[in-house]
Amino acid sequence: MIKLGRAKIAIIGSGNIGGILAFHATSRKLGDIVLYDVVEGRPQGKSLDISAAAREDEFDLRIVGTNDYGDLKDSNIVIITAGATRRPGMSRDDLVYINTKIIRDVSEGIKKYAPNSYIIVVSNPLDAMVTLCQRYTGFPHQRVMGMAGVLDSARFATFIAWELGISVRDINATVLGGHGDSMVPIVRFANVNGIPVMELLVRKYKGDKIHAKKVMDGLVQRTQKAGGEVVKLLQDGSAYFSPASSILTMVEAIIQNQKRLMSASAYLTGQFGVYGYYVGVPCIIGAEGVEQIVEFEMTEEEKAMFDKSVAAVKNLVGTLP
Ligand code: A3D
Repeated sequence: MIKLGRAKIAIIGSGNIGGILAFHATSRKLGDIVLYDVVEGRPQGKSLDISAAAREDEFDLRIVGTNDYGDLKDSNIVIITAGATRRPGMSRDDLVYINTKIIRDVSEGIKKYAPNSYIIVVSNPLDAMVTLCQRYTGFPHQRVMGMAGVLDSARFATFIAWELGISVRDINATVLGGHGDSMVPIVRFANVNGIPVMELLVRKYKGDKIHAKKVMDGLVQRTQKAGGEVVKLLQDGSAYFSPASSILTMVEAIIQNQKRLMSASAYLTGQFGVYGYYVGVPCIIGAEGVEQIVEFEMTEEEKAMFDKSVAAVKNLVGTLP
């Protein structure tokens, strides 16, 4: 349990996600920030730049850029955004070899200098990298989790909002499973302040259920491939604004003990019929990390999709050192 007082948030990897995350974390006054990277000058430069935003954005926080893991000392939360990103045509799984080594180095640093911290892993392939981070640190499973489901759910909600012409703030959407192309948007749970999205789609298309289903299938597929869509457009990196916002949702839930229900990569010990793997599931996130995994009964179709997604995670985890 995190004690009251100013939180210390360490961000490992000061690239696109790390930098924007540090900036928003300070703007939201979440705590002191340590920005780490192996590249000399990058975390220091970004820290100096963000520090100069303090007066206009009205925050009195310390932000330190460093290449020394010693500066992580006493961090409450560590977010791992270190690692290579996809290029057009690559899958997240193609990053496993290079990012495995990075996660090993990073985990050793965290274990040594921030042994009581809560870790949110963001590096891809997500579920495999969370698995490795927990193994290398040896931290309790509830203190090591992965961010993917919040982002995938936000993407699903965004596409639904565009289709319906309704504010995204009123859309509830849930995406579960592994963070890959076989992730599982749960159509049955998608609603606009309680009103099922499917019902609204059928109304929009004047009772044509077949067309409404086709439209929803399109939204599901776009969600599953949304990361790749950004990679293809950017050409030289992957999404970073929306991942940073999604990470902050998790960081706030821990720091402020919000006990929010969100999709996160958590270690399963029999829930949904899965033993010993990190997969995206509904979790209660609070001051003790993943405080609870919330189970529900899946339909046959949902379970088949979920099992397929879990099988993909298992395959990849089977190749890890
Ligand atoms: P990028 O802008 O390239 O930044 C990565 C940073 O990691 C760079 O500054 C590197 O110098 C640094 N780095 C490399 N090796 C190490 C090391 N050993 N120790 C510390 N720092 C190191 O990438 P990004 O910020 O856009 O993305 C970071 C990671 O997040 C990638 O693996 C992405 O695939 C992943 N990502 C995940 C999601 C999810 O939803 C899970 C979304 C978007 C990106």
